[in-house]
Amino acid sequence: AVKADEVAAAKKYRDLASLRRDVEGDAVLRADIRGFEANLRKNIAAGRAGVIAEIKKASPSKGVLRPDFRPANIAESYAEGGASCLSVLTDVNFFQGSVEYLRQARAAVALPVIRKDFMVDMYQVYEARAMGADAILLIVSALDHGLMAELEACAQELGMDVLVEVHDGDELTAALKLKTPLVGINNRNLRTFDVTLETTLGLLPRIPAERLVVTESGIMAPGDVQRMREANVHAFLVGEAFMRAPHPGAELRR
Ligand code: IGP
Repeated sequence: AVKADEVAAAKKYRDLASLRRDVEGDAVLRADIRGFEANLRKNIAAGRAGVIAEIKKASPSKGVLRPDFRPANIAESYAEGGASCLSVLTDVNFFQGSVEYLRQARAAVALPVIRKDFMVDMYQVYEARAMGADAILLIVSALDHGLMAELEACAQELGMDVLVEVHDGDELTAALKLKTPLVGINNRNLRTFDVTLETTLGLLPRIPAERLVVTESGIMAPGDVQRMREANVHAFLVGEAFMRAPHPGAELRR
């Protein structure tokens, strides 16, 4: 019996190793990358806000945001509304997301897409590209620095852009050691769920001009966008306010 167990374990290990190789192969072979940072910068250079419009069915703090959830339709609405990029939640446990939602949304439009998930392993970076993602999110509070730098290097080798997310000054210091110019400031405290735009305004003076600041979470009304743009922040990641609207993309024109 022991022998049989060992054989089964060895087979499982071999299968996982070959799965990993398959996904890495799929990632490397995909030649359809869309410029995530480039699209943000293009809209901003044209004097518009660079909006990363998020597709998320539910959130841990608010529950289901949109019962009638059709990612392809939402993506089309965002594209028509003038979004620069899409963000699609693929996390199943907390956000009721799915890899399929990313595939469906990306297939429906020409916009670049970021895989919104908790990335903790190289495998997920390859998997992101294999499913079509053009960018990944790295959350500083969830990663030690060595791993974070490895995940960044892997993503960039695959041609993807990297959005590094911070919430306080120590995290910002770590983020600025990475190569990526895309620095996301999450206005939501992930422990208390408190949201304040002051988080972005407070960290802003410490960010060198060549980095592109993305203000994330709690952008609920046109006045919030205006306030940020007056502070020279022109890139936005918006989820809830769009997801609760009957026509998500129409909100971009408000
Ligand atoms: C969007 P909001 O408040 O507009 O729905 O927030 C986005 O910032 C939020 O979904 C988010 C997130 C994350 C989700 C920011 N960082 C990390 C999951 C994981």
